[in-house]
Amino acid sequence: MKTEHAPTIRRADYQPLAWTVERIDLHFSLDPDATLVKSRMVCVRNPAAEEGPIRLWGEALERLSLLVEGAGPAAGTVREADGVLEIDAGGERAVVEVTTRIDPRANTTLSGLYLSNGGFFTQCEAEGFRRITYFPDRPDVMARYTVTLEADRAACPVLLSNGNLLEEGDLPGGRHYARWEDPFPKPSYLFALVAAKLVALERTVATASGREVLLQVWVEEGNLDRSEHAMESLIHSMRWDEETFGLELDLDRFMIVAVGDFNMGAMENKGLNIFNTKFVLAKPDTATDVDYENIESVVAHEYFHNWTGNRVTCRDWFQLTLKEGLTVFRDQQFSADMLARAAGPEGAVSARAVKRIDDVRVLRAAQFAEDAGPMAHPIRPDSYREINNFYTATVYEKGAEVIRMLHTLLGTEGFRNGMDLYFSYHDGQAVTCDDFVEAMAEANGVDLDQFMRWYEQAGTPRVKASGAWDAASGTYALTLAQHTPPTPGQPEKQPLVIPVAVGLIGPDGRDRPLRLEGESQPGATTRVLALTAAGQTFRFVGLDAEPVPSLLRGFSAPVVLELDETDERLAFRMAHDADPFNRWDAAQRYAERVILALAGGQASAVPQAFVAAFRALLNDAALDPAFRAQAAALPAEAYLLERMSPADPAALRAALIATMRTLGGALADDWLALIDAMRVDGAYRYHPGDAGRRALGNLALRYLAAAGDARGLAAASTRFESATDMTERFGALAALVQSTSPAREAALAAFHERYRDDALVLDKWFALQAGAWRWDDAVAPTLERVRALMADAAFSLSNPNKVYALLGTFFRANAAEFHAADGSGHAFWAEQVVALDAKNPQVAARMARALENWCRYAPALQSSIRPQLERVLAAPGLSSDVQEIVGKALA
Ligand code: 0A1
Ligand code: ZN
Repeated sequence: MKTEHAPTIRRADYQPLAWTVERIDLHFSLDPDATLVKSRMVCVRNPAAEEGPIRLWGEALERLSLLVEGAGPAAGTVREADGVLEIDAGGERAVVEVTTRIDPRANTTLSGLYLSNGGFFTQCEAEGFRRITYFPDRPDVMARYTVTLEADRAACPVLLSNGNLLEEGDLPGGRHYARWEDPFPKPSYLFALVAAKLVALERTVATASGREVLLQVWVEEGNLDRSEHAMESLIHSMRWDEETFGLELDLDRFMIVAVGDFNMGAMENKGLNIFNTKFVLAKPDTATDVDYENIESVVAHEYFHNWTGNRVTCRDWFQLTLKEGLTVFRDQQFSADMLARAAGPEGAVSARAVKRIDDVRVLRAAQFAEDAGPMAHPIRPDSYREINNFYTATVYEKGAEVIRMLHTLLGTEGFRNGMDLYFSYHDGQAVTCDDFVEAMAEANGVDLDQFMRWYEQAGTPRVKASGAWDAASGTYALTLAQHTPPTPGQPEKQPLVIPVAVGLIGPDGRDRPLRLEGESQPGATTRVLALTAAGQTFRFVGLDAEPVPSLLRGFSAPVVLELDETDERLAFRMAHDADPFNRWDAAQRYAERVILALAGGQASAVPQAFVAAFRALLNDAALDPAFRAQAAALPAEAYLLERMSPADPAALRAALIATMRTLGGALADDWLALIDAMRVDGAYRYHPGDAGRRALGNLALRYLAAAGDARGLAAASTRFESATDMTERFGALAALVQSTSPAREAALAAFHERYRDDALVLDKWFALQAGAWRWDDAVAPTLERVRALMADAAFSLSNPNKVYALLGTFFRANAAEFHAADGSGHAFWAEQVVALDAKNPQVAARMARALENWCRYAPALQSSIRPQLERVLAAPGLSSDVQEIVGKALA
């Protein structure tokens, strides 16, 4: 168990260890209840550190023996306190041998060595290795590993670890062994082993330099027909990293293993990536287009970590965004390139915008909310109690935005030069975010000191824009002012470097070439202005008429843009903005305004002008379907709640229902026509073009069903029954469930019957019901349904995917039902967080975060939430994970 009162760890306190480990030989005798782990470490004194003992971390271990230099340590030279074993040693090198016994079956945390469906799997990031053996379990200790695995051959015919297989063979008693060696030094968080009954899809491919490498995707026997897409994604990722960054796979073998019990999405262990099945397995009958897309991007993400994370790793966990922000940026660019390639030269710009919109939706819904609450932290945090709580949208998604801004400011070539220099300086090292930014600065001969504030300051900056038109001189003066609101521990903020991509649209709807005062020639129609002061004015000259500004094109910085625009202007930009991202954003802003006015009681109906603008965009056949589907989807509920003060989930839900019904009803003929026009014929294939058509078709069903349109509901029922792929089948089911249709229950039951043995598909079924809105008062509260589903044979509190699907969706994606006025949802939340915490603190902490922004809610809800937060905090034996979250919420 973790100590109940975990101390706060501070970035400023970083100290190198007195002793590190050069090599480690591990021997595992695998047994579900009593696994023996023998470790032999060659420890070396760290010349860069002060004198001190060898320090080894351990958690939930039974220590059977300890030898130093082949003998029992002398009396008084070994101490163990607070999970750290200290050994006094002399000289420059010392060999430490330690044997521990661990119990994988009892390990429900899914951190360290655990069982899943009879097989053995590990998860060591961030601090799971110390649950396997005593070790200086920090990323700045990079050692060479050899690993011997020994297990029952029948139960675990496949034995895998990092690197290359040295030998394998039989042992007496039905057991067998395999020995692996990883040629690259690595931190312990990248160690992995798998011992299970699995089969592999294999490919041999040549790298750019002509080396043959073996690629394997390991899955359970019945799933081989679902592993092809992951393999193709891996091959695409390899090619992309070679072409884009000149980075090649450095191993002879690269393995992906799928496991059904996993806390996160996937893990980049060196040469042995371990994945949640959700991000590996796909076939048309069970996976949607979105699943296919996610698999491609997660496979890419983990593969890209091999360079950004593994070859160059983090000095300490505060630097997490060094590998995560950069790797998310890389996977986003990869996905955009893949989409653009599939769309061809004509559709590339729009395809990239669609990807950008997806990423910004996530950022706005999850990260902006995080930045506005008690967990707000800079992308490089200053302190934590439990590092597992800091795998956040801020570190990942905002971190990626910070890297993207560097890319924007330095250009593709400048960024590449910076990456090359970074690897030339730091390959094989554990470094800091400063090292990365310094390499970028040096390679480009620029000063990025002020830019570093993005690593230091939390909170979402506000950029207020205003324009002044001077007709006499044809000058448009654009004034930008920045302000970052206070966040916990950071009352004052300094101005940041904010790249603001700007376009000016003429009254004819066309972009004007931009000429700033003092320039002799007009230039491009989109320019990136660097806002570096608290306020700055940029004068554009030589204009023929007053322009409409289009700001923050492509979402050039992770900020909230405040600009007073009339409804007419928003409609104008919805129709004419040459930047597709901003065209979408104009539609979102307009929708937000309409919905929040309804929710706040300032309006009683959706204005006709909005319906007309929405319709025009929806029916613009020059726009590709994927883009139209994005433009016609309303802003995320979580984002809107964030924009409401105080947040009132019930009023917001009523407004969303009214908006969906109005748009569904008023545009019923348009939606019906779209259902036909978007039909995709032929056998399913995953292709972004087809996916866009299916997305728009499914959205049409959603709006029609919301409006209770009989033709739409009939179309959804027919499609549900005749669909030949999951995207269509599930799209139709979702439309029925999000409606008052009497067909919904029968459809849910039929779906369950068809997929009763398919864990991943059942996750969709759970999530759909947990996220269901109440379209009429006759329907029982969603909480009742959630409780009933917890009793379903397929549900388990021990499986993170099930918890995320059912409880996670209810807590995080169904605000109106979760925050029911009677407080039942809040009491249920406390009950479940406490129950989960006893099994898996990481999962419990993620669920606990659903209430962290409770202070933003209306007073009646706050009085219902507070006692539940207090109840959780008072629960005996609460993990430091949940304590940190709930403690900060109550602080
Ligand atoms: N590094 C992985 C994600 C990951 C993080 C933490 C984990 O356990 C606490 C597990 C996986 C990634 O970025 O994909
Ligand atoms: Zn990652």
